[in-house]
Amino acid sequence: MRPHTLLLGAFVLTTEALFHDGRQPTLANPYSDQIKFPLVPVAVAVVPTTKILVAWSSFKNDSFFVHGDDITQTAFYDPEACAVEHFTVSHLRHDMFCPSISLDFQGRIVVAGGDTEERTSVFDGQDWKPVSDMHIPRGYHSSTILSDGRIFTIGGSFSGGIGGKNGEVYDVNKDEWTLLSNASAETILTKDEGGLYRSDNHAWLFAWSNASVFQAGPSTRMNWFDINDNGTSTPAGIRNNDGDAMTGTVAMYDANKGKILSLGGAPSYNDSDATANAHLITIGKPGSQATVETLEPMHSTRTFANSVILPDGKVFVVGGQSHSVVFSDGNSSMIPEIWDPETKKFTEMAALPIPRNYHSSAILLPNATVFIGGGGLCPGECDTNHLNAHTFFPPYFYEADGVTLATRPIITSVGNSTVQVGGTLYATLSQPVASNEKLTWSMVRMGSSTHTVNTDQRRVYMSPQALTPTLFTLNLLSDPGVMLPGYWYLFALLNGVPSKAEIILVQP
Ligand SMILES: *[C@@H]1O[C@H](CO)[C@@H](O)[C@H](O)[C@H]1NC(C)=O
Ligand SMILES: *[C@@H]1O[C@H](CO)[C@@H](O)[C@H](O)[C@H]1NC(C)=O
Ligand SMILES: *[C@@H]1O[C@H](CO)[C@@H](O)[C@H](O)[C@H]1NC(C)=O
Ligand SMILES: *[C@@H]1O[C@H](CO)[C@@H](O)[C@H](O)[C@H]1NC(C)=O
Ligand SMILES: *[C@@H]1O[C@H](CO)[C@@H](O)[C@H](O)[C@H]1NC(C)=O
Ligand SMILES: *[C@@H]1O[C@H](CO)[C@@H](O)[C@H](O)[C@H]1NC(C)=O
Ligand SMILES: *[C@@H]1O[C@H](CO)[C@@H](O)[C@H](O)[C@H]1NC(C)=O
Ligand SMILES: *[C@@H]1O[C@H](CO)[C@@H](O)[C@H](O)[C@H]1NC(C)=O
Ligand SMILES: [Cu+2]
Repeated sequence: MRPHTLLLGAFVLTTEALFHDGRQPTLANPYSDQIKFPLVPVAVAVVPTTKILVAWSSFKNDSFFVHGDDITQTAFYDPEACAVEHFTVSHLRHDMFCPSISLDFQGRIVVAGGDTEERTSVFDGQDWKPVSDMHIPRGYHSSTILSDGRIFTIGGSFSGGIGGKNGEVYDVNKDEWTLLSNASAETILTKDEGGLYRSDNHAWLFAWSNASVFQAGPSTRMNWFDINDNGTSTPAGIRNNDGDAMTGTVAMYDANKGKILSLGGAPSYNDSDATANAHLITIGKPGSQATVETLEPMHSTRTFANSVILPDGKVFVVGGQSHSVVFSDGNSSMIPEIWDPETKKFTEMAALPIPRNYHSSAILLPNATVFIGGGGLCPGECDTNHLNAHTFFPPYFYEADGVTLATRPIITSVGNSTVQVGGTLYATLSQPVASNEKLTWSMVRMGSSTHTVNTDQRRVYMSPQALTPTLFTLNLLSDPGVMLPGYWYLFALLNGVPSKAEIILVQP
């Protein structure tokens, strides 16, 4: 399964258990032992076909400089085997540090720009492959898959020159980037004190119906992009009293209803006070004004945090600083929180074992646990390099005592692990559901994480229909702008306790 042939210096770095002493996670100590990495896991994605996490840093394991070598240090982490392998990827001529990432309809991980600013590379589950360069070189842009399978990107003045980082769109089948000269990057700018170098960074992009894109931030102004012809944009309103929220984090935790949670961020990228702001953005028809509700804020102010949508629709927000300083662990927000869409309130979790700030990552694993890693990756020597990760076990794993592990439902089979948008899944549970138990089903699109951005993750829920006490049919939503094709996790939740995920390929 490993791409040995294309890589230099492949070796297994470590093999260890999540818990050396055999302890179990508890609500009071929900973190695994430290998982050591040979590099800072700045960017991560779960490979749909192998369930292995691919992580990468820069051309070096723990530092970078702009225009270093066009190679990337990567690692594969197998959560089941607790094994980490290290590779140097050189044949792409691509240093994939600070890129955009999107998972396409076939589950391929499409990585564009970064330190090698125009390059695009694809991980197809087996190997990394070079594809066509972008027209505009970029770093700190973001990208999103669209409902028609193309990938849209905009912004990114951090690399490849400052300004003019208008949109372009990648056709994965033709391997062709097309400029959208009228999808202007001016539309997304914040008023960052660092100027244009920072103000078009990390756009909060969401694919929606009819190949549209909703941009929820970090600029306080929100916009729609239509990518037909040379592109157009339409204002969609502002996020109420939220100012520019650079390196804040967003999550479409309820795609059925077009609901997006936005959290934290700061007016400027660096040397800027973070907010604890939380907003609920609801989108409808492309081009229409978004509805914005100002929520009760988080307990902690944070910027450079990551958000992870959990199978139950709650949103886990982890890491970040109350005052942003890149490559620093000063003013770290050590207490992660979970937002509950039912109560619209945040609950604090146990403190992190290690700060996770600039250049950290977090992502949902197939076990319904959360990978939290990285931070640092400085231009030279520094003491904020975190060549490690932890696994977080959310509260749904415990009984009310916070100690006893809850019994998880088991999906024994899925009628067809390939299903069409609008199609039907048949899923079987190991045991009948008692009349006093509550069974729900959800799907979370498999994602990627770097620099606070994960445009791939989103969650939908389905109403089950019981054919027998253990066999259920699940009807998927029929809009490919909502039920984006590609790989999704399928979870059964019994009284709120999630199963392990079955991996489902949703086809257009
Ligand atoms: C990265 O770290 C590995 C060991 O973990 C080492 O063998 C390799 O030389 C390092 N590579 C670079 C470019 O620093
Ligand atoms: C999966 O979650 C269970 C808790 O339900 C835990 O005991 C187990 O260690 C986890 N496995 C992995 C590989 O994370
Ligand atoms: C989809 O978008 C195109 C281009 O903006 C527009 O002409 C068309 O009417 C839209 N279709 C629907 C169903 O909204
Ligand atoms: C798109 O832009 C190019 C050059 O900027 C122009 O030649 C072309 O006519 C435009 N196409 C449309 C459909 O507006
Ligand atoms: C360019 O975009 C603007 C707004 O984004 C729109 O009003 C205008 O019609 C577009 N022009 C073309 C030629 O598509
Ligand atoms: C970020 O801000 C800190 C504090 O003012 C400053 O020391 C540092 O040079 C800044 N870094 C960058 C890359 O702007
Ligand atoms: C912590 O934040 C305060 C502003 O809230 C700032 O003045 C101070 O420099 C920060 N400390 C570090 C170590 O970044
Ligand atoms: C499963 O999905 C594949 C691909 O869509 C299809 O060809 C096949 O007929 C399906 N099988 C069943 C049993 O529905
Ligand atoms: Cu970076």
